[in-house]
Amino acid sequence: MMAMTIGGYDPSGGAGILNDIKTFHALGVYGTAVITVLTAQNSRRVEDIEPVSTNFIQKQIETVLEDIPIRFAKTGMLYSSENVRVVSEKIVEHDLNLVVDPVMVAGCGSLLSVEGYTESVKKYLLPNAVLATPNINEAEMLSGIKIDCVDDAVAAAFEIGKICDVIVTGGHLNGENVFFNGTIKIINDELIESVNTHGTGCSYSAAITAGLAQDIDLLQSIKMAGEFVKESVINGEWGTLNQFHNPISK
Ligand code: PXL
Repeated sequence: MMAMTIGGYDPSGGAGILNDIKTFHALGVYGTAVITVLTAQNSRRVEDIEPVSTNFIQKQIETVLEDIPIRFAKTGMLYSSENVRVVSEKIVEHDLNLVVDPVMVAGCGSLLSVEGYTESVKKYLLPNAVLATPNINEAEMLSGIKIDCVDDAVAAAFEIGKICDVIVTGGHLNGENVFFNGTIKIINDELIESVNTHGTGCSYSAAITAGLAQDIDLLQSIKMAGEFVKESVINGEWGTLNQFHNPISK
């Protein structure tokens, strides 16, 4: 089985496409990775971002798909509206089953997207997705609804769910994930106290994609991904996530 991730490069290995590839590999899926931006970052801050040209992103996708028969993809940090539009076109052209992690802002607060990105994600990318996996902040941006409790997350999921199936991830809501695919389902993932969370969003969406690539249905893939990320946080030293956030906490 194989899958493609289209996203940014985090050289610390915690988030982005390195994390996605590790997650695919850990779950038995061969990963391919198209780079949209380079970043200079560690678990504490994003120092700089160097975008790859939209044309070159397109070339990477085309060239890989020319000889690898990929059916499943996920997107992460696409950064600009233009990238979102072109990646969406390629997804449609190649009929890929797409999981969208609508990365907008890093956990440390740094902006990972530019003006117009949110609107483009809603307009071009989500209509072509089988699932979107926004966290609370991203769900607020996509839905225009402020989320302070699970009921708010449900309202946001309804709103985003008008475009595609969605799971609003609940790391900031006591681990309660709100899944909407026509009806609402609350999926409880045990919330683990840890500072080692850099890359959990990437791992989650990559794990769902890996599940789908192995013919596991969407709900089971979501449950498996929750379990995978939990285990990664608990046992993750030298695993898929960045475990260097706070060395003195070990
Ligand atoms: O966790 C979101 C994310 C995704 N992709 C890249 C990132 C980050 C967060 O820092 O750097 C490349």
